[in-house]
This record gives sequence, C-alpha cells and structure tokens, in this order.
Amino acid sequence: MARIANALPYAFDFDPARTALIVIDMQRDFIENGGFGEALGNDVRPLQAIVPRVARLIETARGAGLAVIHTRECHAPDLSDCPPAKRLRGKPSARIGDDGPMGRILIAGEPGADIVPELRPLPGETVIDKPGKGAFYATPLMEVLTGLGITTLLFAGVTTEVCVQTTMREANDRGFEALLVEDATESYFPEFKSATLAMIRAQGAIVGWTATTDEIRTALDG
Ligand code: C5J
Repeated sequence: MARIANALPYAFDFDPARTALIVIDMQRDFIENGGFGEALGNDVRPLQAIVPRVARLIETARGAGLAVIHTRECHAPDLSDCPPAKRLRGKPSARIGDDGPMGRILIAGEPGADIVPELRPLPGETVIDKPGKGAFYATPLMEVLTGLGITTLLFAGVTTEVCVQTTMREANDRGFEALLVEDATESYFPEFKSATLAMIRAQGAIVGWTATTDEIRTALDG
C-alpha cells in the first residue's frame, strides 16, 4: 500500500497495483489556439500552462507501473452522438462539427481532437473517446477498469469543473476511490477550479481527495 499523508481532507491510502491515472481531455481543441475552448470565448493559456505538470504526473504513473488511461471528448463525423442541445447551446464563434484551423471541431479523427503532442499516449495505453462530459457515459470505461482490477482512480486533465468533476462523480457512484491531482488540472475560470477542489474534499471527502503531483511522487517512491 502507498500513503499520501498530506492529501486533503485526510491521508489517502491506495494500492498502486489497483490504481489507474485517468487523464481527461488534454486535447488540442481545449488547449491550443483556434480550438473549441477558444471558440467558446475562453483564454486557453492557463490550460497550456499545466501541460508540463501533467507530463510529469504521467511519467510518474508509468514509472510506478500504474495503468494510464486517456480520454478525448469528441463526436462521430455525422454528429449522431452529439445531441442538438449540446451543439446549439450558447453563441460560440464555431460550433462542434464546424471547420476550424485544426479540422472539424471536436470530431473524432480530426487534428484538434487529438491529445496534445507532449502528452501523447504510449502504444498499449487505453484511449477512451467520449461524447459526454463524464467518461463513463456511453463508453467502455467501466469494463476496462473492471478488467484491470482497478479500485482507485487518480484524476488529471481539463476542465476541472466540467469533464474532470463529472467523471469523478460518476466514478463515486460506481464505487471507486477517487483523488484529483490539483496541480495537474485546470479550468478557464480560476474561481471554478478552487470551488471544485473545495467541494470535492468537503464533508469528509464526499467526492474524493486532492493532492499534488509531488505528494503522489513521494508516495509512489516510498
Ligand atoms: C468542456 C471538458 N469544458 N473537457 N469539456 O466542455 O471539460
């Protein structure tokens, strides 16, 4: 067993052999200029800033033999898995499926839907394409985790309060222990990130724990 003594709201014990790191949606469409995130009016620079930290976390997880699973939010080219309610909401400068500088926005197989090159999955690592915010909805994620004997999930990626938090909550309802790596996740809205961290660990870890990449490294080294 490994222990993160300084995790919040209290020490987090986990078995590395039954733990996976899930890296949520570190895609060009959310992180690079010209993608979906920017089309929605967001400043993408805070998300770009965490890429080296996420890389370090992934390297730590791989080095300790943890399963590393990547997700991508994207849709079929015919948009059959994109409800009109999702596509038409708001007033973005470009909608899901429209042409953009990185291909059709948030469409599977287009350059923008790819994970940023610095975090490219290794051959053999699972990549889950998901049409929703939560990575369990309409995907094989549960079967993958059950097959690997995973009971504990470490979360990183973007955005903290949307796809990361939704997936953590889905994981809770399916019986997983969950910890969010606070310096390896980011939001377009700093106040939403801090509120999410607080609500996750409130009420005795009602959704889960938080800890830093360094604390995880120390726990896995120890
Ligand atoms: C969003 C995500 N923000 N990956 N997706 O729409 O959080």
